[in-house]
Amino acid sequence: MKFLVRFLVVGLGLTAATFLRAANEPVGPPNIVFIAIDDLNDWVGCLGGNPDVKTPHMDRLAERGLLFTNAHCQVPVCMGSRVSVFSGKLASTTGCYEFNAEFHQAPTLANDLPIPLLFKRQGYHTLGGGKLLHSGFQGRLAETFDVQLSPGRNPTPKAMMNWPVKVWDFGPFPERDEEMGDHQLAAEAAEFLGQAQSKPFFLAVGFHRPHVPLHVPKPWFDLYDRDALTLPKAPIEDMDDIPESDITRQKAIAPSHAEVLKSGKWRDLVHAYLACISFVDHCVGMVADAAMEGPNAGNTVLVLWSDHGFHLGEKQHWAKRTLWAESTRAPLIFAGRGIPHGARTDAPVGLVDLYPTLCELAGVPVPEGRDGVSLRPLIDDPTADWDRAVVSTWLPNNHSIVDRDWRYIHYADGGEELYDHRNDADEFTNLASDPRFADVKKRLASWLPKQNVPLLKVPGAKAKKGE
Ligand SMILES: [Ca+2]
Ligand SMILES: [Ca+2]
Repeated sequence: MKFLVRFLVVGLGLTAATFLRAANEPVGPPNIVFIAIDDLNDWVGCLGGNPDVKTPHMDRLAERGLLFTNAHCQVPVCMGSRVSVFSGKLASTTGCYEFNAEFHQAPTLANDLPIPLLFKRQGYHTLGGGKLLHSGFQGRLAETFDVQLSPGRNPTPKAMMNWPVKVWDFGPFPERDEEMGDHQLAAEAAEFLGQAQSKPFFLAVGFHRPHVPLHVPKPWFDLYDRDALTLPKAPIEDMDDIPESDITRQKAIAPSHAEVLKSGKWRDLVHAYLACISFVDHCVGMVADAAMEGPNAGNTVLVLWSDHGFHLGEKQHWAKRTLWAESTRAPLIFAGRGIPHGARTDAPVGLVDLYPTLCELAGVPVPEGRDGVSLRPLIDDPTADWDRAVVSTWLPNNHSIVDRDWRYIHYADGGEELYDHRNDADEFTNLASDPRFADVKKRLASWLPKQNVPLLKVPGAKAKKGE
């Protein structure tokens, strides 16, 4: 009898909750709009990473939704990060650490489906274009998208404008936004979103800017006063307490900060990166407005993320491939159906969490074996307890662990760094050898991956020179 009463109470409670939800929200699976950005660090107005940057569209999206202010990539380089996002697994589980193996090439992912293909198998109409997986959806993944949108490639000038290596060139080019692949892709996505859709859809777009080369039309450069820009903090003595184990200096591909200083173009590169961010912000606005204000708005979840961050001189470094904040911190915003408005959380989360989160929001069963966890508890209550830490990995056995207050880095050879974000957001002071923080290190080290799959070696997959 006791059981029966309990059953009835729980059952009635559920019915009431379901009824209340049904009265306020559409039923059935939500549409997903999935926006990836390439190499955008925390220089977004709402993230506060740069005092000059102008990103009105991303800021507005954050006001309409939930901003994760402590989100991190799992791999600080394009291909590795994207494999992790699209599989919901860590590099230490798959062996896809950098440009060594694409999703379809990895035997460790032979039984996995990238998120949009998983959704397609659940009845979603899938559309994708631009830079998503680094080398596209090849081999057994070729069926991922029902509709292939534009590749979104941006044009490059015939002759270099300002830098001797093509991939690192920058300057105002081409003349009009409409000539930019990113803009064309945004227009295509906005056109689809402007029409009422009868079948649930998963629309994925990947913008290429602000990835180098830093070319966008002149009006985006003109948004900024070059001579008044604030340059990143890059004191040379910051490197004095970095252990020799730091692998960044052993595997630099981008120009060194010394080279940039010697060229006299530090300020111009910062200016060009800001111009590219404002341009991509405009492309995000085209898609986000169509998704949030168009005929499918009431039943659409939008997620925006960047594959990793970007150094512009901090720690004497350029581009990515480090385990510091400039490389791992990434924008992450959710908006739309069931997402709170104007909310933010500093709970530490990873891009690897997108996979299970989107599954849960869409009622798609989460396939076993994901390393990420669903962010649904934080979507339901951004102040919810969240006793987790985030792992980022740069080449085998080098990991960074971030929680609400700290970053701990553990290199393969045992070298360590520890930063207290409560009073050192720039990660200037390495506290790893301070005995007062031994317990902090121990606690964070407990999050280090137990399994470290060796680097997969697949012929033909490697970084382009200079990238
Ligand atoms: Ca990237
Ligand atoms: Ca330092």
